[in-house]
This record gives sequence, C-alpha cells and structure tokens, in this order.
Amino acid sequence: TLQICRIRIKGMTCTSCSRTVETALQGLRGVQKAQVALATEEAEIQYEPKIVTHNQLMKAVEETGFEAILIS
Ligand code: 9UX
Repeated sequence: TLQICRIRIKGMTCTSCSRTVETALQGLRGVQKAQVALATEEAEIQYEPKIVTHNQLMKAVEETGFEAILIS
C-alpha cells in the first residue's frame, strides 16, 4: 500500500535546487511519485513503505545538500 510522506526542505533558492531534490527522490526504489515545491519548501512523496523508509527519504534529501525536516 502506498503512503504519502511530507518533508520540509530548507535552503532551496531556485527551481534547479528543487529539481535536484525531486530527481533524487524519484530515483529511489520504492518511490512512486515525488514533487518538490520551491515556494512552500515542501516535498510530497508517494512511496511504498515496505520498500523504502521515511529515514531513507530524508537521507536522500540531505545528500543533495539541503536540510530535511519531517512533517508527516
Ligand atoms: Mo540555483 Mo540551487 O542557481 O543550489 S541550483 S541556487
């Protein structure tokens, strides 16, 4: 069953920043869909929790160089 994870992302200043994060999330196994909004500093990720965890989603964001804060 797919779940939705929301993450606040600090430090993005242009659409290339948000695209970088989005692409990183979309490349993870278990991620069905990922959208990153620059204006709201939020990522919304549809994912399969049996395959990928919250923590792995957070780690993927932080590896792109931005701060990740779990919302839900
Ligand atoms: Mo835009 Mo983001 O020129 O690190 S890619 S600021």
